Amino acid sequence: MAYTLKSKIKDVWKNPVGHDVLAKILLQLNLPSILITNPLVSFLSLGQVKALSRGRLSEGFFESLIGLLSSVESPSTKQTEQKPNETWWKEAVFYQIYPRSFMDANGDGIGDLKGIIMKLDYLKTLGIDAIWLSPIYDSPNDDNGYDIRDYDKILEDFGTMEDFAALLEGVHRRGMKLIMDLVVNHTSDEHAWFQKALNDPSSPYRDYYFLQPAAGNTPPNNWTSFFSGSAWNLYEKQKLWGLHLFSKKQMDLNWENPDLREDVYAMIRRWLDRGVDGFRLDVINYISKQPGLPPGDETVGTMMGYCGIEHYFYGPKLHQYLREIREKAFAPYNAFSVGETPGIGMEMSKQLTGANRGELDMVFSFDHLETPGHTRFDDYVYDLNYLKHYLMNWTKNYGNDCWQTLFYENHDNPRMVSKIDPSGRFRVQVAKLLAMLQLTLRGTPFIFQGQELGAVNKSFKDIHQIQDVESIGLYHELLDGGMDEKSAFSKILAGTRDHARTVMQWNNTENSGFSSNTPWIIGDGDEAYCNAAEQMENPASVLKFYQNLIALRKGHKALIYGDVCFIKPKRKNYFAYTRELNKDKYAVECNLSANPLKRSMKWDHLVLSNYEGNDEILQAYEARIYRL
Ligand code: TEU
Ligand code: CA
Repeated sequence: MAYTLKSKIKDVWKNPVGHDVLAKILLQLNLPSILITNPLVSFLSLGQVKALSRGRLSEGFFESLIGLLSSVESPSTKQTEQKPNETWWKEAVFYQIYPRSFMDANGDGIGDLKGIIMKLDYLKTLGIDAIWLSPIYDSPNDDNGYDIRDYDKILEDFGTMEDFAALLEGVHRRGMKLIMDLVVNHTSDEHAWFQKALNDPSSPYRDYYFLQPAAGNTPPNNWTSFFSGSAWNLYEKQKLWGLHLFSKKQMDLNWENPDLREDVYAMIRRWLDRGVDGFRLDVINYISKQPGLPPGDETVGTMMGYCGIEHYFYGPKLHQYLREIREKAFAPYNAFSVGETPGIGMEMSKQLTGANRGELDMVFSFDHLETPGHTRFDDYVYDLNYLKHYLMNWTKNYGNDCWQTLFYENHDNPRMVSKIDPSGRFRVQVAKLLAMLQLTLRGTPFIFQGQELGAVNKSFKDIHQIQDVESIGLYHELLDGGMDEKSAFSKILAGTRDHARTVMQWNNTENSGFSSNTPWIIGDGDEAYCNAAEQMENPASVLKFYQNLIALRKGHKALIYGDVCFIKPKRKNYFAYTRELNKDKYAVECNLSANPLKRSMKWDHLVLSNYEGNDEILQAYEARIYRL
């Protein structure tokens, strides 16, 4: 179907990209989908919407929307599988390690590979099947390793390639798998490729990046960086502009260049030759940019917070490149792949992961991490009813050809418990409720280090305690925008990624048992209330609750592949569902609020709960699982 300004909103809504783009706009503006699906609006043409917007939505906006709509290869990935086909990564429980903050073995205050080896038995005891390691490659650490200088060298702070081999051997000997972080949307500006590109006009590497001749002081376009400011660096000496969607030291790679792609595939194959089991692919949906790098639409830029995003969040060659990566690197090794795809909704996720698409195995979609109308730096209380409806929508509509990732936390987001219960009054109950949903719904759980202890946000006192390049960039952007220091810091405190990056609380001794030396990032004494050593000994701890749920899930495929049936889905603050497979049936019943709630169901064979007792009232954030 050709899309033009004559195309109706209803046709756009039916298109996978159109659906997700409109859904994203509704989410940002906290508006209901009926606003789009009602007959009045759904029969409007894009041309009429353009006229009604009185120029607020530019020509460029409709051009790129029509371009995106037309880029869809097959309208909707018709579901083929009656049942999801079984495979290890659908049954596994993944655990994400942020190496800098996990365990320090040599007492320099920085986590390292030997430290991770020391804790492999802890992970095995918890029931973990696969570990995702955030980047451990050589890096100047402008963005804590997501700025890679040498893909084939371990960061000195973390250890050596021998340490890595020992870690991998230890993981495999315990029957676990290891996936690496693949950061190939950009490299560090200190990477040899970029240094040659910058300093040698005839270098073939110049076309490995987006380097453009600089005539004056005006950047090639109005694209902005995720870490504040323009997305372009000016290299005065070389009279060049260089594109960087993230920090000034993270230079975007030009995937249009076939030699670059071959070099990347060869690098991936070298890691697979070393025995790794797969990859998490960093901002992988950004690797295909609109040719010519057209200017971003200001209205879209303001709405999404990043100018130009419509020209690279779902680029024209994305599917081609993902199929190539799989064909030339992953498939020969049967390697696993999960893509980090910010801004991608359900319909586009199907296009990227459908079983017969030959692209990624799974993706991380992030639309459940903030409730409608909110961004990460807004100070608000997260309503679990939104999470309920989000999970129900994906579970019902994602199809058997695709498989969800179930996660609340990673190294880029504050702690989920703190979003829901900022006071910490129900810290343990909320942490256990989140575990119940993550380990009994359909999808692959990804637990972020510390989440299994019920970790909460940190009480950073001032901006000098903040390490994260994104937060520091935003803080100065807010001050430049006229905000006072106190208000600017409270914005940062609401959403800084550093909440997730403080050191692991192994015990209640100095430096939380993480290191014999002062850690690279400050803590706030929370280890006195929350640490692994004490929780391992306490049957009522969050850690033991995770351990018991993971064991239950492992022992009963009904909690993995079983059909899901939602009970009383419209009842506010009440979340209940059953899982069933070959007569093996379970039921989960939860109270999503801080106030007692009368039960709706009479299930009685209680298996596990985050409270004692099995009566008619569900206490604050109570979560129970029954055997039927
Ligand atoms: O993050 C990509 C991403 O879009 C965000 O979640 C990001 O953290 C930021 O918050 C933008 O708003 C990935 C990595 O997970 C992140 O740690 C890196 O900083 C980023 O890519 C660049 O490599
Ligand atoms: Ca160390």
